[in-house]
Amino acid sequence: MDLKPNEHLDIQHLLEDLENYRPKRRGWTWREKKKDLEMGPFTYQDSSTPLENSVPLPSSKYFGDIDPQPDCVITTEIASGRFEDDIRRMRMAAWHGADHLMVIRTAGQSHFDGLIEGTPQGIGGIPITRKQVRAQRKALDYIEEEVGRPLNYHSYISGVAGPEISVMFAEEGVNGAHQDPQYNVLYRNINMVRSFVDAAEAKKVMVWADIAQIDGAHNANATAREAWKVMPELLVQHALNSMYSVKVGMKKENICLSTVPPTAPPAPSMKLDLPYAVALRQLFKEYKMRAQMNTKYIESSTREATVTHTLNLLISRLTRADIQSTITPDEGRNVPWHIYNIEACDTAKQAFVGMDDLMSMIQLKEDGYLHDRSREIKERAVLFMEEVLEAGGYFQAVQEGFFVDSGHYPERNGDGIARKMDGGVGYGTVYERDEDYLAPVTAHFGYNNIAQYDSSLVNNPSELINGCTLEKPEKIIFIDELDESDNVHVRLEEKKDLINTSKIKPEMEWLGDGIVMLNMFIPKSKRVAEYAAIEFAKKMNLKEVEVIHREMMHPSEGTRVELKGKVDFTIDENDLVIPPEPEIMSEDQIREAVEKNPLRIVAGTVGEDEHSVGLREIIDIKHGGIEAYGIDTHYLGTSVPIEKLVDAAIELNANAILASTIISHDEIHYKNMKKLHETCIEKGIRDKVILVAGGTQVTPEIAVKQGVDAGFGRGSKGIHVATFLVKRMEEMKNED
Ligand code: B12
Repeated sequence: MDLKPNEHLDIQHLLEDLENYRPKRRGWTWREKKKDLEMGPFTYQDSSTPLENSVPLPSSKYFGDIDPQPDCVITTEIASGRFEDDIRRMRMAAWHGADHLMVIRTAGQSHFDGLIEGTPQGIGGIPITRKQVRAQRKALDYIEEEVGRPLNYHSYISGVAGPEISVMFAEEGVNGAHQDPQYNVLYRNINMVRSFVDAAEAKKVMVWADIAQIDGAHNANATAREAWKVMPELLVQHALNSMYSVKVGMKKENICLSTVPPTAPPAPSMKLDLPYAVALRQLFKEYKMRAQMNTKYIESSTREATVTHTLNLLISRLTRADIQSTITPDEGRNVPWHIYNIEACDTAKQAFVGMDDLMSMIQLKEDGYLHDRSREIKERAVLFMEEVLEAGGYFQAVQEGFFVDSGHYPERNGDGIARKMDGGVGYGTVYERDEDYLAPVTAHFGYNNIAQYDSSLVNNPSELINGCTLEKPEKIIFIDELDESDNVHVRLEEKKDLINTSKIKPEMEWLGDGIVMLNMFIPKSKRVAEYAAIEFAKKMNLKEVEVIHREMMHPSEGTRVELKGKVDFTIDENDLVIPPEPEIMSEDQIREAVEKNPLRIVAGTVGEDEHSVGLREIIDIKHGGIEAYGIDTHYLGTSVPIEKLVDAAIELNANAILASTIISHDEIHYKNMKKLHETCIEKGIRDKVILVAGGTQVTPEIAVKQGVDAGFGRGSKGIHVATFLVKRMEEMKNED
C-alpha cells in the first residue's frame, strides 16, 4: 500500500490480509543528529535529518517552507478509543514532526489477567489487542515511508498481563513501552511480589526486542498533593526501576527516565524545576531522559497548558531531553482532539528550533542556589533510599506508606500510598517453579530447565520446539474479532456514507463525530455568560452543547467561553462553489506579454494607512515584484488619498491602480476599495483602468464585491498580480 499525500489512508485496505502482516523492523530508533544544517537563510546546530514530507510551521512560508527538525524524539499520545481514527491522526502528527506515537490502553485493562483480542472500542484509551497493535504498526510502516523517518510505536507493559503484553509487543514490532513495577503497585494496587516477578519476565522480553523503556516515576507528582515536595522520592523511583532493568539485562541507552518537573502554574517554575532537572541528570548520566510537563493542575485553558509545556521545553534545552513528550493543550478537558495533538507537536518543534544552539551561548551556574539546591535534592534522595534499606527493603517501605507522601523528605505527612505485601490484585499467584518445569521459549527470565531434555540447547531453548513465536512468527495465532457488535468493521460500516464519498462532516476525535468548537466573549459575569453562550450555540442549531472552558476577563465586564456542540448534517463536496485556483503564467510568458503590450501602473497605500511593506513586496524588483517583468511602476507612497491615486492614473495614463489597504478596522479596507471604484466612475476612467486591491485582511471574493477587479490577501506574490494584470489586459482588449 503506497500512501499518496492527497489521498486518505484507506483503513479498509489496511485491514486486509492483516493476519499475515509482519512488522518491517524491531527496536527503537533515535533521530539522526545533524550539526551545521543549512536550511533556507539559517544554520541549525541541535537538529536532525529533515523529513521528506511534512507540514512546516505556518510562518515558514516566508522562508521557503523549510521545516527544521529538532534533535530529540518527539512524542504524541493518541488514544481516542477507536484505533482506526487514531491511525489517521498519527499520520497527521508524523507530518508535523512526531516520531514517537504512544497509545494509552483502555481504562481497566491493567487488571485483565490476559490478552484481549479484536478491536473493541475503548474508554479513555484503546484496548491493546494484537489486531489493533498490528494494524497501527502496519500503518506506521507506511507512514514512515511517506515522511522519510522511522516512527517509534509505543504502549504500556504493565498490569497483571504485563509479560503476555510484552511478548505480543515483541512479536508485533512495538518499539517503546512503559514498564515499571512500582506503577502497578502504587497506582493499580497490583500485588507487589507478582508485579516485580512479572516485570523481570516482561523486561527480559523487551531486551530481546530492543524495546526502549520509559519508567513510571512521573505518576508520583501527578498524585502527590504538593507535587514539588516528592522530588527526592522521584529520584528513588527512577533508581529502583533503572537498576532492576539493568539487572535483567537491559542496556542503559534503552532505559528512559520519565522526568516531570514537579510544579504547576503559578509556581516559580524555573526556581523549583531546574535544580531538580540538574540533579536528575547528574545522578543518571548514562540513562536517557524522557521529558514531560507537569499536568496535574491543568484545567481547561489551552493557553496555560501551552505555556507550561514551553517552560518544560526550556528546561529540556537547558539540561537534556532525548525524548520530548508533548502533553496536549486540551489535556485538562477531554481525551485529546486531533487539532491539539498537532498543536502540541508544533509547540515542541517551534520552541526547540527557536532555542537552537542555546547552550553554546549560556551556561548553567555551578555554584550558588542552583548547585546548592540540586545537591540538597540528591542528598534527600540518598537518605530516602537508605531508610528504605533500613526498613527492610522496598516491599516493607511500600507497606509502611513511604511513597507518594506529600512531605518534603525526610518530613512525612502520613498521606502516602500504603500497599500490603499480602494483598492487592493477583496476590498469591506467584509459585515456585516445579522440578520438571519446562519453558522452551526465547527471552525467558530465569532457568528454562531445558538441560533435562537436551543439554546442548541451554542457550537456545526454543530449538526444542523448533523455534517459538519470536523466531517463527507463523506460529502466532492471530485471533480476529470476537465481538460481532463491537468491532472496527461495524464502526466503519456505520460511517460508510463518509468514507471515500463526497459527503463531509466536521470532526474532532472520530470520523464524522460532528463536533465543532466555538469561542465567544460575552460581556457578562461568568455564570451568566456561560448560560448565555449555551443559548447562542443552541440558536445556531448546534446539538449537545457543552461549555468546555470559561475564563473571567473581569468580574462584570465579561467572560471568555469556549463551547462544543455537534452538527447533525453533512454537506456534499460537489455542492460547494469553490473558485478555481488562479492560474499563474510563467515569468517568460509575462515578460513577453508586457513587451508586446506595455503596462503602466500607479500604486500606493490608501487612506490614512502607513503600512508599506506588503505593497513594496508586490512591486519591488528585489522581492520578485511586478517591476521584474518590465511593468512601468509609479509608487506614490503611503496614506495616499483615493482621489490622488486616481488623478495620478489619469495623468500618467496608467492601465492599472494598485491600492494597498492593511488596516481593516470597521471594514475601512473594503470601504476604501468601494470608494476607489466609485471615484474612477466619477472621473470617467473605470472602463479603462484595472483596479487591484490588496492587504493582510483582504478576501478576494469580498474585494470584488466592492467593485475592484481583484483582491489579493496574505501570501500574495508579484507573479500572481502580474499574471492577473496581463490576463485582464487581454480580456479588455477583446472586449473593445
Ligand atoms: Co501595523 N498593524 N500599525 N505597523 N503592523 C498591523 C497591520 C495590525 C494587523 C497589528 C494588529 O494590531 N493586530 C494592525 C491592523 C489591524 C487591522 O486593522 N486589521 C496594525 C495597526 C493597527 C497599526 C497602527 C495603526 C498602530 C497604531 O499606531 N495605532 C500603525 C499604523 C499607523 C498608520 O498606518 N497610520 C501601525 C504601524 C506599523 C508599523 C510599526 C509602522 C509597521 C509598518 C511599517 C511599514 O509598513 N513601513 C507595522 C507593521 C509592520 C505591522 C505588522 C506587524 C506586519 C505587516 C507587514 O508588513 N506584514 C502587522 C501585524 C501582522 O500582520 N503580522 C501590524 C508583511 C507583509 C509582507 O504582509 O502586509 O499582508 P502584508 O502584505 C501581503 C499581502 O497582504 C498582499 O501582498 C503582500 C505580500 O504577500 N498585499 C497586497 C498587501 N498590500 C497589497 C497591495 C496590492 C495591490 C496587492 C496586489 C497585494
